[in-house]
Amino acid sequence: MFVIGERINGMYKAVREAISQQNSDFIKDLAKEQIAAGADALDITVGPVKGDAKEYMKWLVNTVSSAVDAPLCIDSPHPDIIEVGVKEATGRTIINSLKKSPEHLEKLIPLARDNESDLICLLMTDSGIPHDINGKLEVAVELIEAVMMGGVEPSHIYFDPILLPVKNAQKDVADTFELMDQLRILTDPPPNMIVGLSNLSQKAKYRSLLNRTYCTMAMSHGLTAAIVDPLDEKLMKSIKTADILLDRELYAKSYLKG
Ligand code: THG
Repeated sequence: MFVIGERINGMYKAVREAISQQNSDFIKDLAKEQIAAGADALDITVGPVKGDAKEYMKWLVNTVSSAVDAPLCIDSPHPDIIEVGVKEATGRTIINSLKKSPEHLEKLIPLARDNESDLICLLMTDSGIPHDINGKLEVAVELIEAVMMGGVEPSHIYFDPILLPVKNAQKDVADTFELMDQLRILTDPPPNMIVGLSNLSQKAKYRSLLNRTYCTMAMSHGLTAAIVDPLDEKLMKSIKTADILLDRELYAKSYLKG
């Protein structure tokens, strides 16, 4: 499983403050901690910070790159902010994210192609999230066509079914498993799939339990990546265990030793 650390996100109050005060030590520590905990890449998003979001994104990319050597997942709803982040980065990048809208397709597909970035494709359009599984599958087919026509390899594409808080959308959460089963047969080999795991447990009591239970279930439906809190030790152990049970982890001898 490809684990992307979620913590460098202006949604967190302490991160928001660190960004507006340009506190680079705070951000560097957060980057190092997540990598030490087992993250393979780091999500980076300015979030709702007052000021010039493009400048903040540049600063975040440079600050994180000076602390760790890991792929950066450049996260923004605005293609021009993503562009700034991807161009500033020196290593591998993941574009987070694209939806089916002309503005997104025009800007982000060439950006992904020219920088050999991975590309997270949200299963939604300008007019929002389709209500049912079939609507989302239609968007997936249209997106994969547009992205491949634009010269991006299918292996660089990650579908994101958009995980909602289970508190408000219990049925939608359960539907993601069936959706993943259907997405898996769209391409051969099956496409990469990703979720923002902590969305699931927002405003809920047993956050860690909800997150790790969903994650291992989704892995058995083909989830290949997730944006998670890597500092959640129980979650990271569950992911490692599921990788072994699904025979995705080769060197399991020391784990399985009696
Ligand atoms: N898909 C993709 N990218 C994404 C998401 C997704 N990026 C952002 C998000 N969703 C994933 N990252 C987070 C990060 C934090 C939280 C949820 C998702 C979170 N934060 C605490 C909360 O809201 O309760 C903040 C608490 C605090 O302020 O301290 O839950 O789905 N492609």
